[in-house]
Amino acid sequence: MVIYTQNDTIAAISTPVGTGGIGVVRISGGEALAVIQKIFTTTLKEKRLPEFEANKIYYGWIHECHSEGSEESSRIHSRESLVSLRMKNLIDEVVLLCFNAPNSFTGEDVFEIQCHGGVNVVKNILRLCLKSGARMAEQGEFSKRAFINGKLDLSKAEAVIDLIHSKTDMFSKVSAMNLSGRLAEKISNLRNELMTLLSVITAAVDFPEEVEEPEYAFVQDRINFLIKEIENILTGSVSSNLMRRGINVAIAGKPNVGKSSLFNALLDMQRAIVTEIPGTTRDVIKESIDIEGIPVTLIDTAGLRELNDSSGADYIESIGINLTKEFLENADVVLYMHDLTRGISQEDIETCKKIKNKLIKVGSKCDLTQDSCEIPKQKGFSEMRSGSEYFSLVPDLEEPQVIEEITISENRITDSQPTCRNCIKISSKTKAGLDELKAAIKNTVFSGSITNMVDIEFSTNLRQQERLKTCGEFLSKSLKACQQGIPQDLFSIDLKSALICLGEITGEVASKEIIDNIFSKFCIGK
Ligand SMILES: Nc1nc2c(ncn2[C@@H]2O[C@H](COP(=O)(O)OP(=O)(O)O)[C@@H](O)[C@H]2O)c(=O)[nH]1
Ligand SMILES: [Mg+2]
Repeated sequence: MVIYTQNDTIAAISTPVGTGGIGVVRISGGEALAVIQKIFTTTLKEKRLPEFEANKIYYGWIHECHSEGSEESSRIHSRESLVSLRMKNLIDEVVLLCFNAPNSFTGEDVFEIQCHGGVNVVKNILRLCLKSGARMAEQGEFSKRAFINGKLDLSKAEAVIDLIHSKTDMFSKVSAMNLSGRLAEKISNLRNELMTLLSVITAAVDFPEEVEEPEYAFVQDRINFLIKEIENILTGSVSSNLMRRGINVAIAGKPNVGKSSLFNALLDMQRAIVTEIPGTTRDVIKESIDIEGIPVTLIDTAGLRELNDSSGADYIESIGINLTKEFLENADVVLYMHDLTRGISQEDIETCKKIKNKLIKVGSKCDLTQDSCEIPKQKGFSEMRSGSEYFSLVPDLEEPQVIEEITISENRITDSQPTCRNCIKISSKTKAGLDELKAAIKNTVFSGSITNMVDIEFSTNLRQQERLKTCGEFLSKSLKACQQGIPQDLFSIDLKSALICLGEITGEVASKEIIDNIFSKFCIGK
């Protein structure tokens, strides 16, 4: 088993491995300078070991290292031959950033080699670092060292993870706020408040002759204040969790109601195939989008219908339909569509009943109905004519031109069509109703409890929420005891436990397990 120590010098590729503008290899630790001196030269004709000033950027070359005692070095008789050996073994032209302990990200000596962003180049430079005395960094080890050396508290480290994984602008902004220390500062203020209260209580317990016990009303007031503050931080937890996790929104309905068209319209691209042939979509198609700040995985599904023969030509479609049913069960929100020109059927109603509380009913193709939805005035399209066997969308151009013909069966658009009163009427063609639909998705997710996600003051993750809730429980317990007039030294034990919970959020008090768990979520090189 390899046992790593905190004092090792570590190295890793810090940029994604692929072809790109630049690649970065980072080295941190007491031997970082020695590693760099073996593999970097500021000019190709350099004869002595380079020295580096902190906070400076150096231009130079990375070359194969020739460590003492190696085969190459024994062959080197003069400085001139070292120069020629370097020339033969050049790896890349680079820029080197130097930071001296403790003024670096990790708090140790750090060098960042910015090289050309080629897979082989970065891998070669890392190989040289490892050959020259560094060891491969573990996941998140740079950040973990920053935490251990007091450069980063746990809430900021977790904000970095959130920022890296953020799928929406809104969540990036909230995570950046935490990275700037917003949550850490709040927690630190609450800790100070609680510590002051505890010290007043403890002083009176330890020195009853000299220090007077604080009044119960005062203690109650302070505990109440802390409980309210914690509740306030937790108000944003539903939003935080959703912004972090995202939601699955599935579009379902009978064949040809316009599911794939809505999928494309929401994505603003032609991702799914749309045809007038029922059963076109057979597989489940997924794409990620940002709907009102919520990261959404939008899912287009195969149309739901009973197939006469699921072994023959319909076999593939039947697999698609079964898959759809599975996706509907697991989705957070289901947009169940029916074609407004056909009306809603008993079958649709039955399916909607099964979906229940995560259901949004959507009426499609409202551009083809006369009275259903407010169609924004679209330049180029004339009013619809109904009642004829053929329906034409005729643009208001000088020369009338048929864009599309849709066959309509007898009595297809009549007043007697069973309609769904509380559905959102949309048209993927004109984009009418799409904003309303997005707002409905957001409202369904938040059950109307939060109207504006931007308002959340603090973003917290599950770990922080769990600690805050436990802290709140200890505070409530001590408040109750205080109200009952129980001796203060007895309920001060609960206040101490509440203090530990707060310390675990920022990392003042945190077990090795918690710390390892947090930093294992980082990638290597971070
Ligand atoms: N006029 C009009 N036609 C639509 C609209 N949405 C879909 N369609 C048409 O309805 C047919 C079926 O659409 P599609 O999206 O493939 O339906 P799906 O089977 O439910 O995925 C296609 O011919 C589309 O052009 C709409 O909003 N307005
Ligand atoms: Mg489809």
